[in-house]
Amino acid sequence: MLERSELAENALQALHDEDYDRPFNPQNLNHTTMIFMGDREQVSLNGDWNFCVDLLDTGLRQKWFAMEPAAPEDRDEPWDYDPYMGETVPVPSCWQMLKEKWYFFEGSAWYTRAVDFSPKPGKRTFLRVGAAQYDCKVFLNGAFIGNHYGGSTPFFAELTDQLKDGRNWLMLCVNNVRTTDRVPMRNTDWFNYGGVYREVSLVETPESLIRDFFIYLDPESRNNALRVHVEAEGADTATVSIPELGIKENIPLTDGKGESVIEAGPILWSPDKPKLYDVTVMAGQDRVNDRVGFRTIVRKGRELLLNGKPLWLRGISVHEDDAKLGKVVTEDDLRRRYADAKEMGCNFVRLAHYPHHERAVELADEAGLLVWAEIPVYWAIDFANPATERDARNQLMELIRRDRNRASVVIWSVGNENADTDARLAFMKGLAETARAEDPTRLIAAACLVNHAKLKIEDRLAAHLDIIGINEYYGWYDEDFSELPKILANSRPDRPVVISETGADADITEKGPKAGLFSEDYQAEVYERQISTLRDLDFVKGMSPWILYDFRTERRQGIFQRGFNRKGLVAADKVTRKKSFAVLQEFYRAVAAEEVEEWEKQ
Ligand code: GCB
Repeated sequence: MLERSELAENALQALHDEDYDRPFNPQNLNHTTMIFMGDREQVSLNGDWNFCVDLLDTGLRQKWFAMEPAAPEDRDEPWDYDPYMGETVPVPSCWQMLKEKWYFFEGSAWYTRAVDFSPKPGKRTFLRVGAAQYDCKVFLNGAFIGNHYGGSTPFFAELTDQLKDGRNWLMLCVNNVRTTDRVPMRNTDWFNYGGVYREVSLVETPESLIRDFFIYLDPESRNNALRVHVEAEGADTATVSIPELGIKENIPLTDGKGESVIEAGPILWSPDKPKLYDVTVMAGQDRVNDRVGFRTIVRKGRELLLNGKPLWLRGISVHEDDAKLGKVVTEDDLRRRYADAKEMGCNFVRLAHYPHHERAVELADEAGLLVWAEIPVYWAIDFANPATERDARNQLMELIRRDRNRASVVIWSVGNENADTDARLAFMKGLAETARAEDPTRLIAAACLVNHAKLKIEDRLAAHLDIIGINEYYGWYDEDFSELPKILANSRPDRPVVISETGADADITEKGPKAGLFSEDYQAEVYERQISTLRDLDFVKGMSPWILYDFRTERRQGIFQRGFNRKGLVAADKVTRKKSFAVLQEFYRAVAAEEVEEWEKQ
């Protein structure tokens, strides 16, 4: 009889092990292992990776990652998977978009590739994954490095001590199963894509390392002081420079952390003038650059003030969704998105319902669009589960750490339409507190609940927010428009309300109806009625109707939907505009013109 390896022995035992995931789920790759990116050089690991879907999690049970590369004729035992050869897929991608038979696949999938590398003395190496949906386990040369939870935020793994000189094998096991402990939970109105759908790279740094850097116009100042926070390893001073403002400031670090307030009078960033400054940070041998705008956003009673001026948010919601690429985002796609929003007259976008690609907010900074950014605490969430709360908080922290130097982002939203239970209140109030503690320069919001029987905003979370988001669908799910002003009047909100969603579906394909529900005319009529109702409500400080483009979703299978939510003002091709685009455009242009008139009067 042939000798069998330890692996083969394990494979037999593993048939009966239902706890196989536990050793691979420490969630140790999280906000604490992030590094500040700035514009660090990266070695791209995009491109073809060996790929295999794994419905039964056989790979984790049998420890596929521990199989040494060997030619088929040299193997001692039968393998159930060939990580080192076989079918490849491109990274980034969503597997649903690659083959029809993977369209509804929910489970684990393995990505493997060779990384040829020569470590340099005095350097550290990190793996960066822009996003993988949802659990991503990292293995290098047969060893488990760690895993990350959360489908839309980046994560880092330090590989310095594990990388060999020469050929290395990197494996990612990505699982997109919808489970009761994840965020979001099992039920959403967007497609559950899977895979490594944002860029993957290696980042080399010196021994000293800038972990975190946050710079902002001090809200306590009279627009004449910048506050800086730096975290760095292996250095006792950091130097922050902004040449255009004549700033070069040394900041002493104690236990790797330092703060400073620097006098400065920057030109303020605003949608009309999105001024950005080049900022450089050095600590030890490490150096990062960023482009940063400075502005203030404040809530005063029911008012929103941007740089001290009243603000009305002329917005539109967007999903990260593409008919061909799924959740993969390209630069062109983002530029078209913002060109469309600007043409519509927007000064604001809601990036629903999860953290979008970091380029989305970098480009918003450049384009002068204000951003509502959010985490997917959406509908039902297991609010009583401490592990779920940890995951949600971690996603929030990762989002904030990634984007808090982006002037465009003015709102962190902590949830969307969640039932008002005690557990939810504690969970989401905690998220609001975390966001405030991490970042004193933005407003906190959530899409809150309306009691339709009492015609009243009834949500205990509202007291802990700066902005009450309301998703209302009068003209679509709800018929009687006269209720809308009543809701707002009965609620007498003491803080600004933003209509975070409203809209109606329109199928403008040849299969779509010519009149009534799902027709283009009906959608335009809903927009007209919404606008005429909302324009007179003085505590409504903006809106982000649902949604710029039609998007894919499993739960919409009606004859006019066919797998898409068709509330877009533009069809899923992202080109064909529906009539309501012009309706909203006319309104936004009028609001913008009134605003200019007001300013001129002052
Ligand atoms: C909502 C949800 C959003 C849905 C939308 C709809 O309230 O927040 O995710 O897609 O309604 O179309 O029903």
